[in-house]
Amino acid sequence: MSLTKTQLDTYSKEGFLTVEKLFSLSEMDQAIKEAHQWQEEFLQDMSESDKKWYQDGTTAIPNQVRKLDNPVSQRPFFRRLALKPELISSVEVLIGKDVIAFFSQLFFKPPLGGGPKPSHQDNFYFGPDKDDNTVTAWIAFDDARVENGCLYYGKGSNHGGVIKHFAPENEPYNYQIADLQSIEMTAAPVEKGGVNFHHGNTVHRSSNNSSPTWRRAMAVHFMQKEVNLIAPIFEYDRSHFIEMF
Ligand SMILES: O=C(O)CCC(=O)C(=O)O
Repeated sequence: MSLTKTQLDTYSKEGFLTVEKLFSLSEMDQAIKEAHQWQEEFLQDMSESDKKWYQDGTTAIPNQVRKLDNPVSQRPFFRRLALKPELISSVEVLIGKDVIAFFSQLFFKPPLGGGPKPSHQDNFYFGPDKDDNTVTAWIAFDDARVENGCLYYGKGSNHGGVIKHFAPENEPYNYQIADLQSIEMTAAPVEKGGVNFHHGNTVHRSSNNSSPTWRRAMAVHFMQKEVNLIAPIFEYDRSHFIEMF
């Protein structure tokens, strides 16, 4: 399966595209198990004070992190998920052939707590030399709905440049757009096993999880191999770059 011309046109016009059922429900059940197992191993030998630093402060669940970085480069199961041919062929339609997964993130959004992620553009963080040749594939491990904190996108914001971001003093890693002005945000619910693709310049955010159900997901950030990250906000370590060709 690859993308149709209509899907490509939607992505180009709106800056995002939802593709349902790219992964099976059993793949997603396994992904959930692997995510929690990795979290347990990650925290295992950590001091209590370090654990506190990672703890998601919006939930009462002890030892629950908000996110874990680079699952694709560090865990074989997540690498296999990211290498799924149907995913890679879709990514290649969107940004060109020969792609690299250069960063990835596992997001846990626990029930009745998982906090919001403010509006931002991924390309602000990545600083690529070619804005159109990065894309994020956001893989829904659970059904993601408005109530449990699905993504919202600024339709067409992929056509503007990268907007000014700021980070609050107590959250120096949490860059966000100060002034959304006229950008109207549209919810992009997606079922378990579906994928939301978004352009690197597309403004997006997620809300808190006000429901009794989890919202877990993995974002895989791809770039076409000719792209250089010339002005990243944080360092993207090349040892985590995984060539998908
Ligand atoms: O899952 C979230 O809440 C945020 C995801 C995000 O910002 C991204 O995938 O780029």
